[in-house]
Amino acid sequence: MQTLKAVIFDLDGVITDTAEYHYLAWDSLANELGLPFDRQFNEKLKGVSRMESLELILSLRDTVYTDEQKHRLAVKKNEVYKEMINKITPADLLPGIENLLMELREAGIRTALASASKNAPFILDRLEAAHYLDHVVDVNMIASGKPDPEIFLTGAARLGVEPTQCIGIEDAEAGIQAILAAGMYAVGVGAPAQMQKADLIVSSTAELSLSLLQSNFKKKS
Ligand code: B16
Ligand code: MG
Repeated sequence: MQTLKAVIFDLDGVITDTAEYHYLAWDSLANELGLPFDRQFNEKLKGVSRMESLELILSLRDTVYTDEQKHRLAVKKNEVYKEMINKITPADLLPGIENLLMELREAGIRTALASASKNAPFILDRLEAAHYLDHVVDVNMIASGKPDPEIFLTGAARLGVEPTQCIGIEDAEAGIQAILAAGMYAVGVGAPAQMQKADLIVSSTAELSLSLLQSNFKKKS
């Protein structure tokens, strides 16, 4: 039987809800380009890197963009996004998350962040939550984004624990795939349709607690 040694968190949609800001920033860019972008399409972008998200949005039309144009568009989106996340405060931590992070710390269970966002360190600072995490994976050093397991495997390696001793928590389908491919126990937050393969699904972060995680983790191992 495995002992739970670490919990590896996604950021957007698990620790705080920056998804709305990503949506608004992409929507403003898509409007400028006259692209038919909407909330349904935005779902495909959750957990996906900035450049891959841009490629998906640009694929809504046949127009060909040079790498330099794409780079400028990604910078533009990020400038709009950064203005929004500047206003984040600790009150923007999702329900139950601070309590869970404190419970994990008290129990000696290690924690890491595995976010696809290059803005993650800034957001953690705004949330005043960086001190709760033992390690924040530097996404700039990750070659393959979610659903590839690399970011979760890197988190486990940095914490010095085996993937099978870890729980990963995600709100996006690509993220759940990444956790499972890493050989970890996958907890999905949100819409069950996207989460089908997760080991445990909660509808809100408010349901998360150390006892819930530990009892379900034990049942599987
Ligand atoms: P940035 P996560 C992801 O965060 C978001 O879900 C995704 O929508 C975004 O495109 C990606 O980060 C990159 O973010 O533009 O700030 O580098 O869910 O992996 O925490
Ligand atoms: Mg997410």
